[in-house]
Amino acid sequence: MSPDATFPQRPFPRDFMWGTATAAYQIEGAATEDGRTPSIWDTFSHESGLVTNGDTGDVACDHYHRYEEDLDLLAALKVRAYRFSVAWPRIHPDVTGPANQKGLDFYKRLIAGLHDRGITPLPTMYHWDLPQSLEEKGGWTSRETSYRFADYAATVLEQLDGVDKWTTFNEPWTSAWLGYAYGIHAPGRSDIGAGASATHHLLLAHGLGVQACRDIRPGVEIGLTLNLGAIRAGSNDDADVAAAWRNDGNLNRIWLDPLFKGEYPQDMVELYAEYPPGFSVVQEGDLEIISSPIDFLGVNYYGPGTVMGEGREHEARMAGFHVGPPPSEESINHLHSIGVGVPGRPRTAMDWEIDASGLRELLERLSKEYTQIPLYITENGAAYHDYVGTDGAVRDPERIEYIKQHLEACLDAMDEGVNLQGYFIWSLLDNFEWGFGYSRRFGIVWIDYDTGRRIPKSSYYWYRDFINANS
Ligand code: IFM
Repeated sequence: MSPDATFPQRPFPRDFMWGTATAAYQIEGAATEDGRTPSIWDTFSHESGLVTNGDTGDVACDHYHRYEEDLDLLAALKVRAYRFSVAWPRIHPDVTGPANQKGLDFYKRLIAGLHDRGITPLPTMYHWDLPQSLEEKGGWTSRETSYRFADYAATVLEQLDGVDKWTTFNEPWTSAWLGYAYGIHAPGRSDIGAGASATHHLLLAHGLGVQACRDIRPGVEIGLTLNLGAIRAGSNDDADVAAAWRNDGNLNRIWLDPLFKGEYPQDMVELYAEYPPGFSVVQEGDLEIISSPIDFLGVNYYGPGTVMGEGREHEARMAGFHVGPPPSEESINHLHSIGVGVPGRPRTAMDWEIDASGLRELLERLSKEYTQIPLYITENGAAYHDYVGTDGAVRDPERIEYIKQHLEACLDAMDEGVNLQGYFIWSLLDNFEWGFGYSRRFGIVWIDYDTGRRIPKSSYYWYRDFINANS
């Protein structure tokens, strides 16, 4: 191991849940096999022209056929848990018709394979692959989709035995805002009002899903995963502080307040009243459903954000910040702010700033302002332009450093009393990075997309040794 590849000096609790994470459309491939029907991501990747190199998830990592090999990689890594997602279009190809046995069988094999290796499954019911047929009826802008999700949640809970911990959704923010408001993710709609109504229907679907699952198996643990962040104002100027608060509202409070306080933040309700239908879709009793108690919260954290008020590019430059080009779509700037870059701060291949102190800040805020239920870092990781060296090895010291810094931040937060119980690296495998196709690699295992060959990177071995030293 290289000298910079040391471990955090403080130990984690021995029962801490170490894991890695993936998602169905990003790794499975087999897009038309065993009764699977198209999802919005099949349509978007084939038709929108908005995915780098025209990449699609048709084959991806071919995990559908190679899952045994991937399970062996997990076993050799000695993780306690594996987070993956179930593809709705494999389970309910006709949405309202009977469940597809072949689709269920794939996940049954996967779950059995995890149990055989002593690994706890942590499946997510929805990681962005909405059946295309539901999108044609309005997708997440339609309340009906929330009820269909509850039916699907009941099916997977009933059918996939041996899972004690489920998450309903992964990053509903991304589905609602990148998919319905900004048009850069499936289904590619650019309508701020649709972003707000999708927000509500995703939350409603989560609440209905939780209730359906509790009725079927009262003992099961259910949570959801949010992508949350630390949003900072570029200065103390009122305009910048207000811009940071609006961005915090859209990314953090619009999810956390209804889930944990049973209400939408008033400033967000007022903001989206200007964008019909906005929150006019909320019906009596919805917030009680949405705030149904959950057993844990998954947190996906990648980096912090700094914003200033709209039109303050000059002040931002004077303060030494990097200022990007203005948003090309008027609608993107409904938060009336500009994103600025902190000079000198390292960035990943996604151009995301690295600052682990944001993770500590976020965890402490969650614990103080929202909830004491167990928290899990369900995703944390970094993309780099990895390559196979002449000796056949893939060395990724920057990723190791990134993970190490974020683990230190977890320890700092735990020292402050945060009830953090697990950490999952995004991702086990290089995979289909949505709008970036295969051009960004997040894995601790390299994928050769021509042959399907897997090569564990140096971060994989580092994580294995780290887990060994901490369990
Ligand atoms: O690849 C995604 C994942 O699907 C959801 N969270 C963020 C990751 C990196 O962009």
